[in-house]
Amino acid sequence: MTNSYKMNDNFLWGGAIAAHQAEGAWDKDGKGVSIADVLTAGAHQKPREITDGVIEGLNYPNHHGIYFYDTYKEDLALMKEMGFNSFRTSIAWTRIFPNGDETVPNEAGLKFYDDLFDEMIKNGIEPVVTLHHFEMPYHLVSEYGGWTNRKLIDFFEHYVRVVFERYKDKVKYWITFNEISNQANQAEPSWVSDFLIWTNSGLKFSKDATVEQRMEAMFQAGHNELVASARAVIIAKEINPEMKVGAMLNVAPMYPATPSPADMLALQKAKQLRDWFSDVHVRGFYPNELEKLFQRTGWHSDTTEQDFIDLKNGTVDYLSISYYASSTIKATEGKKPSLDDPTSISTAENKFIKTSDWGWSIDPDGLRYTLNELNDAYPNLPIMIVENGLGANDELIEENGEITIHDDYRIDYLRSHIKAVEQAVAIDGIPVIGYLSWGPIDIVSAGTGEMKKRYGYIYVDLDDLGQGSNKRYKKDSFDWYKKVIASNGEQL
Ligand code: BGP
Repeated sequence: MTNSYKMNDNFLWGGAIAAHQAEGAWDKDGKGVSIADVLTAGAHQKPREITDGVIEGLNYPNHHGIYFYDTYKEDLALMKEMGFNSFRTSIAWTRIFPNGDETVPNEAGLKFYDDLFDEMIKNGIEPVVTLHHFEMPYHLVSEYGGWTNRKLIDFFEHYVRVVFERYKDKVKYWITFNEISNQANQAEPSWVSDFLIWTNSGLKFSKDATVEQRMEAMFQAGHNELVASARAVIIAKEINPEMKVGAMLNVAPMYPATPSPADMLALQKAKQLRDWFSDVHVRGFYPNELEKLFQRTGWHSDTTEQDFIDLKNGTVDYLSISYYASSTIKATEGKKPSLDDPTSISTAENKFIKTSDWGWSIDPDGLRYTLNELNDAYPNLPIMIVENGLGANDELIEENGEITIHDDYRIDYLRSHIKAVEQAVAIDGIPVIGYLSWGPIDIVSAGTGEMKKRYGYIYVDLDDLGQGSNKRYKKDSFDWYKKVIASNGEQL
């Protein structure tokens, strides 16, 4: 039995980045401060700090990224050399509306993305564009309190209308909110849950905020974002019905720690707590268990009749997903698993799965499993994988006068995950329309702000302080992926 399959002719192969992790030029040509611009550098076990504004003298890695704002032509030429027919990036909202609440857009920002998309199209590369990828205007936090404020729905709608009008003939695939469900579990206040709800919604809690307060804020912000996403779908159809607008979720499969009924119930609650986002995006209404939860708790109360009409009319055209890892769920000792008390759900180790140097599980079978689960939940909805990859500390070496990087561990990781995708397509019949790996060129890590957590087929000579030649070097995986694409997935 073969273990690789040819994908269909219009399958999208490529890679993905985000503006705030690559562009740099954080304050150039009228760009405003984003919530990513106030994240200091961290490390594997050292949280990034969210500062009040930009503080002189601190290290903000997103300020320089990999200078993509200036090097994009050179970088896209390398993507073309690998045979990419698609490339995902985000529009930095603050290049278009520096503060987010203006009415007149910043022409220099619009022009940059015109040039960027033109360069992609010139290279035969289909743009896949994220509207909100952890980089909302900082002013919408400091002035309006972030996404719990309904005003942000209107600001987002205005931003979306402007960019859809501007790029309606250049961009077909759009994505609204990157990994919108990251923020779902606010049970365990920690730097992780703080980071996730900051990057999703621009929310920052005081140290004495209760779990109930955090959960109420999360549900309110999530509702406003889902309404904003639905309005974007509706607007897209008005402007150019050919445009496809997708949701974007980080879909780690969840396994029970044991087959005990308590752990199975905890698993079900954990999935319900996360998957209500995709349910609303795809079906256009809230699942029953959440309606009941809101009746009991009064959480997420600031809604209008029109919201639910918009949600119904603004369901997404496809699902885009990131896939990095899986998680294992158990019932918290002495607690009955319940959505009302998310501390009743805990995570556990999984001795069957290896992890990366940054502690992320390596589970290719979980990707095939997840694709089947998504198709069961949302039958025949097209799925685009827009993030998958291995963060590793690659070593630059000189061999026979050549600079090279031997990243066979990355080739192994990607080969096993692409195989899982191909089996899901060829054997399970899942409608996967594309595979775009994360960070095809090394960029700044979101979680740690490091450069040394590298994902790319292309090495960028910058260190965690942003020092280095900024030169690009091909890793061994560059030619490997080029062959994968040239064979449309057959040659792994
Ligand atoms: C996802 C984000 C990406 C990217 C990726 C890798 O959560 O959508 O922006 O950063 O994770 O994570 P990291 O960069 O922390 O290794």
